[in-house]
Amino acid sequence: MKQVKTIFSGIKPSGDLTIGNYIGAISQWAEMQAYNNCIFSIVDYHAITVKQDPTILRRRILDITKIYLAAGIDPQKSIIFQQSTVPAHTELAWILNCLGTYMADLKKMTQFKDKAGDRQDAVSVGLFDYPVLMAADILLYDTQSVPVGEDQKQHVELARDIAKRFNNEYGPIFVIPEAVVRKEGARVMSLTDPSKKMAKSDDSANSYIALLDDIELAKKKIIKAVTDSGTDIDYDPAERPALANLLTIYAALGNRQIPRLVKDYAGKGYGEFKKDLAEVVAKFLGDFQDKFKQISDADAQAVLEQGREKAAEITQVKMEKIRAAIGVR
Ligand code: AQP
Repeated sequence: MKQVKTIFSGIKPSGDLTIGNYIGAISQWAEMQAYNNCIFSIVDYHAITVKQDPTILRRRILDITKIYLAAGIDPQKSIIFQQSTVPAHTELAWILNCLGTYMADLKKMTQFKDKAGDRQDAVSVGLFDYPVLMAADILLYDTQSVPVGEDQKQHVELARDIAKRFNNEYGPIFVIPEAVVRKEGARVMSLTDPSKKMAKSDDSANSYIALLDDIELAKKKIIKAVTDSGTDIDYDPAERPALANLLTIYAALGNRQIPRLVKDYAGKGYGEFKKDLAEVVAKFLGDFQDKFKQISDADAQAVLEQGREKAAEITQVKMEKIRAAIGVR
C-alpha cells in the first residue's frame, strides 16, 4: 500500500500557463491527489516579483484556478487556494529571512541569475528573495513532497536547508520536504530556442504553447518550431535537443512512449512528424479548453474561498507553534 503524503505545489500567475507547466507540474497533480493530502496554490505573491498589470493579474488568478479544475484537481479532495489570501505565507517568509537563510544561499540560485541577468542591481529585492517565500509556502503545511519541474529543484533544496537550520536552533518544527521531479517532461524547452526552458513569461509567444492558445495558432507554432540538422526522427537530447523536445511533447500530450514514436516515424521526415504533432497538440488543447469553458468565474471564486478557509485553519496552528518557538509569543 502506498504511504499517504502531504504534497504542496503552486504556480505563479506571471503569464498564460503553458504546456510546459502542464507537462512538468499540473498533469502529475491530478494523479497524486488520489492517494495523498494535496495542497495546490496560485502563488500570486511570487508573480509580483516582476511587474504585473493588476487587471491581467486578477484575471489570471481565476483562469489558473479554472485550469487546475479542468486538469482534474478535485476541490473536495485537494485544497486549492490563492497564496495572498493566507497571510501566514508572508509572515513565515519574513521569519525565515531572518532565521535560517543566508545571503550566500540566495546568490547561488540559478533561476535568479537567469532572470536578473546582468541587471542584478536593478531587479526587485522580491525576485532575489522569492525562494524564501517558496520555502515558507512548503514548510507551513508539513509538506513531505513537492512535485516540480527540474528548474525548481534547487529551490526545494534550499527549503530543506532552511528547515534543517531552523529545527537545529528551535526544535523539530518543520518537516523536511523532498522534490519530486518526473523523468520525462521535467523540462520542456522553448520552441524557438531548445537551450532555454519553455517559460510563460517569455517575450516571444512563438516559444511556448499556452493552454488557452487559439488552436490554429498553436498548430502554426509547432510547424514553425526550430529543428536540428538531420532529417530522420531519433531521440538524442544532447545532439538534437530541438527534436528531443518535440518528441517529449508528443509523448506527453499524445500519451505515447518515445521509443515507440521513434519506431513509428522511421523513414519519415520532419514535415510529417510536425504535422502529426500539430494535430496531437490541437486535440489535447481542444479537449482541455472544452473542460475549461464549462467552469464559471463564480465556480472558481467559490473554490478559492473554500480553499482559503482550509489553508488558514492549518497555517494558524502552525504559526502559533513557530511564534512561540522563536519567542515572539
Ligand atoms: N518548461 C517547463 N517544463 C517543465 N516544467 C515546467 N514548469 C515551468 N516551466 C516548465 C513547472 O511549472 C511549475 C510552475 O512554476 P512557476 O510558475 O511557479 O514558475 P516557473 O518555473 O518560473 O514557471 P515559468 O513558466 O517559467 O514562469 P515564468 O516564465 O513566469 O518564470 C513549476 O513546478 C515548474 O517547475
